[in-house]
Amino acid sequence: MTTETVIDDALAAAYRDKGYIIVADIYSPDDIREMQGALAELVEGARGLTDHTGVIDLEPNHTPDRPRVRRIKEPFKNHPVFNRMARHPRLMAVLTALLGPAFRMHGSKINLKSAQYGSPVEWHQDWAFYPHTNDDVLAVGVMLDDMTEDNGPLLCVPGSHKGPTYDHHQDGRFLGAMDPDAPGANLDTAEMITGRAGSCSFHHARTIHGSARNISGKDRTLLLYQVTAADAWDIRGLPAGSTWDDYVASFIAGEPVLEPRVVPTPVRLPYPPPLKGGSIYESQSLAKKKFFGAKTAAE
Ligand SMILES: O=C(O)CCC(=O)C(=O)O
Repeated sequence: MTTETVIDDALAAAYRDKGYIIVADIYSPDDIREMQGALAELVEGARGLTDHTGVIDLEPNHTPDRPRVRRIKEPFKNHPVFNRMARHPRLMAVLTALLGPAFRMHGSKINLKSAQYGSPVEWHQDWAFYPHTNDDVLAVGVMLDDMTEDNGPLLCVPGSHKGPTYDHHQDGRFLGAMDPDAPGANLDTAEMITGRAGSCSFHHARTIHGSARNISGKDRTLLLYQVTAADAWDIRGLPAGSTWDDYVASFIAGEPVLEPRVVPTPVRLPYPPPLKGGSIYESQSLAKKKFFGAKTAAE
């Protein structure tokens, strides 16, 4: 484990206060090039596809001969580069400062949000998807491209991680999106998370966040690592179909803890499951109220 100090006490305190921070230059330009190369290999798998797979989620305007990928699922498990980059000493140093000495990868994904058509993500709290026994749970957003004001940056609502967990259901089923008019959500106070490629955002699992469609001419690729303290257990248990060995392999620092730390938080469960599953984009596509707008003509 590294002893390098990457964030100072003030930045760690800002994370606890606001529910998110940005840390510049966690990854070097060489690291970013390596991850872009690994991503290109994964995206190549979309050529010829007519439907989503367990690894690739397609944009609505994808065609087999003009592949358009919206998301790569579980890059930590599906490509060695993304597994290794999760253990980068500078990232580990920040995670240690925010979560303590032992933590694991709960899940990972890459949202491609390509220039001109990359899909929006409606407002939500990750906590509504995967509540744990305590809320030392966060998502790292690794900027594989510059994330700017105009290419659909992540938007986070300050202080929302200390508030309620909002209802993410519609007509009695989990939708994966909140009502954008929910009282007290203060979406108008949301801040843009921007930075150059190699920078990372860290947002608490209870922080309200979302992002608009990318209508700019620049791609906005964001790799998300969902990381939990070792003693925070997903209250749904081990993921369906996974084994104890899979659980052990998900640790990037320290060892599994069989006595979960239990801290009361506002918890809701993502059941019954969404009518459309596979990714947040699919489940949210059924939302009757969309904050980030309807589909474009291209879709
Ligand atoms: O890619 C984004 O802007 C939002 C990511 C997110 O919140 C998610 O995929 O759950």
